[in-house]
Amino acid sequence: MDRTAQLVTPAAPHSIAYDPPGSSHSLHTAAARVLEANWTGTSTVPSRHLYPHQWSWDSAFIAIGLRHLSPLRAQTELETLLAAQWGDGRVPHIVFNPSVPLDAYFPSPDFWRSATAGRAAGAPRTVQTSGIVQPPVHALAAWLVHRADPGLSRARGFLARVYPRLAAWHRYLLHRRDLGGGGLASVVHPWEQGMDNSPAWDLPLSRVTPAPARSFRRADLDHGAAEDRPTDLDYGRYVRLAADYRDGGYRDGTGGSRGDGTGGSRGDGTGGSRGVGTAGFAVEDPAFNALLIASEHALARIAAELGAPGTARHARAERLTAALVERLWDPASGMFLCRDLGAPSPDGRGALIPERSVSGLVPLLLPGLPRDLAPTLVRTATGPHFGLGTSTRLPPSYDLLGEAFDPHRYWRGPAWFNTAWLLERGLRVHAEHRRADALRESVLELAAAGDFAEYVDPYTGEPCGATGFGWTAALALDLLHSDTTVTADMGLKGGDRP
Ligand code: 9WN
Repeated sequence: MDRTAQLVTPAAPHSIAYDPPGSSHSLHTAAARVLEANWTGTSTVPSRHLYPHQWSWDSAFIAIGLRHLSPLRAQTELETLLAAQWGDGRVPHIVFNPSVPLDAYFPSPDFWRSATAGRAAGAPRTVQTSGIVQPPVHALAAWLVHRADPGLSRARGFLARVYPRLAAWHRYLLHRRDLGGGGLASVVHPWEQGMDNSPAWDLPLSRVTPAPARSFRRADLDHGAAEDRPTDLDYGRYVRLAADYRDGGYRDGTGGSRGDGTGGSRGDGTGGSRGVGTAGFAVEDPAFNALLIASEHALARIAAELGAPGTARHARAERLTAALVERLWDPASGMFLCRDLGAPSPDGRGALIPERSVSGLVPLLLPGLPRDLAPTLVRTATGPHFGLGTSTRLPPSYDLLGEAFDPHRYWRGPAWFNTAWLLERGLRVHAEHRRADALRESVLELAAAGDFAEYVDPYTGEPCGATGFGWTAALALDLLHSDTTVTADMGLKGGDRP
């Protein structure tokens, strides 16, 4: 059976029909249309105009929604991305579509030069990619996609094919990116963490000399309003960091622990920065690492499905959770913060960045948090800094009370649907169903009302950025179809229902 035929067939177990104004289509149908319009034949673009290639964490989120329409397409989405994996295990943040003109997006393939500059790191020869990464949502997505249609997945050998690639991806992050030596993965560019323009990066970015504005041409301003996008100065810094990484052959710092989540050279789990220059950018981020941990749990479930014991992976995920708490939990803020490895510090561990970003709430997703952390995170999310369920419609990307807060500027305040989805899932993992239900309702309502906007004003829900945005459609679809009656832990804990 051609499963893509299911694409626009409403199959919602709930009777909610969020009708966009002026349209009689249900949310299901409208979201399916967006995913259809953004489908290239082998993957889905985040946005036809602003982001006309395949993005890594977008594809993972999109696959999670797409599984409700076409499990086959959801599998293909992930397999297309993983086919562009580098020999060293990294999954690039962009896979370029060769039929899209070079000037449609900056930085374009001739900036990254993956096939030449990335040769030593094993960049693929047949496809052009960027050389940085994005958050590892992929194993989680693969597991959820498998569960949508285990029969099809087994018949196609889906998990058996993606498992070695996902394992190599995690190995890369745990071995090559443990720049702090404490077991966590670091990001070396704000684009890697995915919340590009977060005020959390202002301090580490201030040490980076910007590339001159005349040395590059931004394409994002052709489609987005300048006052909502990052400034030219910040763009100059993004370009400098990416160019330096490229010119160094995309080599990673000399870090590299045992890669088992137990920490590195000091052997005491406390770590100490290695290979981090003060002019570079190296940050341990809570959302990036929480997603790695959730994906490690998912990889354990995948291993078990393939007949190998997943116990060691679950145990590693628990050790990583302990490292996350040890290195990034800030009791005074009641949430996780980012660690700036390049900040001067007597113990060489860098310093926590005193900015509250939604990233620091994302670890709520983890089943194995120490006992009182989850209630504390919920209190912080619902308190004055994020206003969840009180002053905001969706959780803002940044502290409502922070000096840099701006409800419209990229990742400096607006609310994105992927972080709302992650928090909705996290609330359910910790049995906060009433709050999860309310958040789910807001996501469904605002996604439909704003024509699947890229992001919204957190207070008013006013749509901003691109419309017809891939993960907004996909994740609204996922919440529309997701089971709200049981503890929806996504099957991440060992021994749970398959
Ligand atoms: C750079 C594609 C991507 C998302 C990121 C979002 C934005 C790119 C940009 O768009 O980043 O990767 O040009 O601003 O910040 O999270 O993956 O949707």
